[in-house]
Order: sequence, then structure tokens, then C-alpha cells
Amino acid sequence: MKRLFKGKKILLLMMSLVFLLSACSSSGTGGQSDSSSSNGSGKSSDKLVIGFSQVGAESEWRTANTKSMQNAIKDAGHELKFSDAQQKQENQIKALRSFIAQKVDAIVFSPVVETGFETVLQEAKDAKIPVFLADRAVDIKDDSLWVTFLGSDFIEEGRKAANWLVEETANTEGDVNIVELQGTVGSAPAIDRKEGFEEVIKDHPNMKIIKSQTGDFTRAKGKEVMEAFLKSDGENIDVLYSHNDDMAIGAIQAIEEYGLKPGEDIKIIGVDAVRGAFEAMAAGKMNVTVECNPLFGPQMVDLIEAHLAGEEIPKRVAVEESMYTMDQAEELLPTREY
Ligand code: GYE
Repeated sequence: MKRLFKGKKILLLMMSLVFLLSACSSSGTGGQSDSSSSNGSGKSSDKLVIGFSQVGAESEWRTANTKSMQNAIKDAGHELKFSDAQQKQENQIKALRSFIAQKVDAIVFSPVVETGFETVLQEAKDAKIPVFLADRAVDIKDDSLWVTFLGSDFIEEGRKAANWLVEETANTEGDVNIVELQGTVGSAPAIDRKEGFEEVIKDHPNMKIIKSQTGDFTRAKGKEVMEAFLKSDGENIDVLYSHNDDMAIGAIQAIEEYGLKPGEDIKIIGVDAVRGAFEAMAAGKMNVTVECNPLFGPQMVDLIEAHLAGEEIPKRVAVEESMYTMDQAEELLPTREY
């Protein structure tokens, strides 16, 4: 009897402890969810479902950008629906339609090419799903079809690349023969990086683009196209202007296999400023890279939250960036985040 009584007492004690503990922990969760529903700036940050239609995984830039977006969305406590278009527009249109059908709260969209998205963007608008353009713009008159465009100024990047070349060749006599590796045909960065570059070199009649072809932003195609350039123009080539670093890195291999010295016999200009470019520059094989910063995930999440909280946000938000040369590469390499 006594033992049973003692047991009952312990049971009661345990039950009250459990009760107390559960009361504490429920007020704990309550406190937590309260604090997570307000992020200090008065913005509502209820859990959102965000659909992200990414271009692909064609370059170091792209994988860094994907990671940045994924982490930012996760860190903000939102849910991500991710779709990789493998550089094909039709895959993107399908992905956008599926996000609309799933009634996501917001769509982040990096268009593979600039044109041909009117219909599907209109469908998103009709479904009242806000679309945020990430990295690449679209060439569409009706700008009510998206909330904002967050990305780099690709025309300016092209100008920076050309201005470097103008300075570098200031004391060179005679023609400067340039071969150009273009990005994906019809994509904003390919169109704009070409435009900015040509705008500057047109004032320098000795600078000539003797060959220009797409390498679709990949190392493999960059190498393949450079091999063809070398076959037809070989020793005549002074400079390679590549719309991204990955294609430049592929081309460097082709140049070495051909028996020339990249960085010396042929000057190499890239865009993105990815780690691989810093490695190539530190090895003396590449001369310069124009920065295009892919780490804008947190900035994008802020824009989405601000818009959904009813704040006015600008139609165009630029990413800040710089430019790096061979002599800075070794020192800066360990600090590069992508
Ligand atoms: O430069 C390239 C990538 O759209 C800015 O796409 C981006 C470009 C980037 O594949 O490496």
C-alpha cells in the first residue's frame, strides 16, 4: 500500500512536471512564432512559397547564383519550388505554368532569352502572382508583367571590358584582332555585353572583331568554338573577348593545345569574376575579368517580402560590381566567394 501510494505521488509529480514543461514549451513556441512573423522592420514575413525558374547549371556563375537564392529563401523561412530549365525556353514556360497552377506566392524568374514570354507572364498576372526578374531582363513592352528586375548592367560590363582593352593596347601599332565568344543567343547578357563592347571599340578603328560566335556560356562550347577560331585565324588573333569566364577557361585550353600562350600571345578578357578566372589569372593565363555578382539571393528575398508587405519597390535594382586584373589575382583569390 505504502509503496503504491509512494508510486502515485511520484506519478502525480511527474504529471505536473510534464504539464509545467508543456506549458513552458508551448509559450516558447508561441514566442518564437511571434518573433518570426515580424522581422523588426515591421514587414510581414509569413512563410511564403516561392517558385524559382532558373536558367540552368551552365557556368560557375550560375551555380553560385542558384546556391545564393536557395540559401536566402531557406534562411528566411520560406519554401522554395525550384526548377532548372537546362537553358531551354520551353522548359521555363512549363515551369512557370506549373508554379501558377500550384498558386505559389511569388515567382522568381531568370529568363534564358529576352523574348517570347508575354503569354505566360500575362497568365501569372491574371492569377495575381507577382513575378520578380532575377539576373536577366526580358524585352517586353508591358512592364506591368513583372514587379522588378534585379540584376547587373550587362552593357556597362561590355564597356568595362572594352575600356580595359583600349588602355592595354594604347601603345600598340597596327590592328588589334579580336575574336568574340558570345553567350547564349538571344539572352540579355549576350546581347548587352556585345553592345557595350562594340560601343567603345567603334571609336578605335584599329580594333576589329574578326570572328564572333556563340559558345552558349559553357566551357565545352567555349573550347570547341575557340578551336575553330584558331584553325581559321591562328596566329592572327590578338585578343579573345569572352562573354563569360567559363567559355574563356575552355578557350584557354584550346589555345594551349594549339601551341600558343594564353594571356601573352592572345590576351584573354572574361566576364563574371568567378574563382576559375582568378586561378587562370594567377597562373598568368588570363588578363582580366569584369565582375558580375551572382550573390543577390538575400536582396531578392528582401524585395519579395517588401512587395508582399505592400511597400513600393523600384522597377530596376542594380547589383554592385567591379573589375579585376591579373596582378590582383593571387591576393584576392582566397577571398572570392564564388
Ligand atoms: O555571366 C554567365 C551565365 O546571366 C549574368 O549567365 C548571367 C550569365 C553569366 O551563364 O556565366
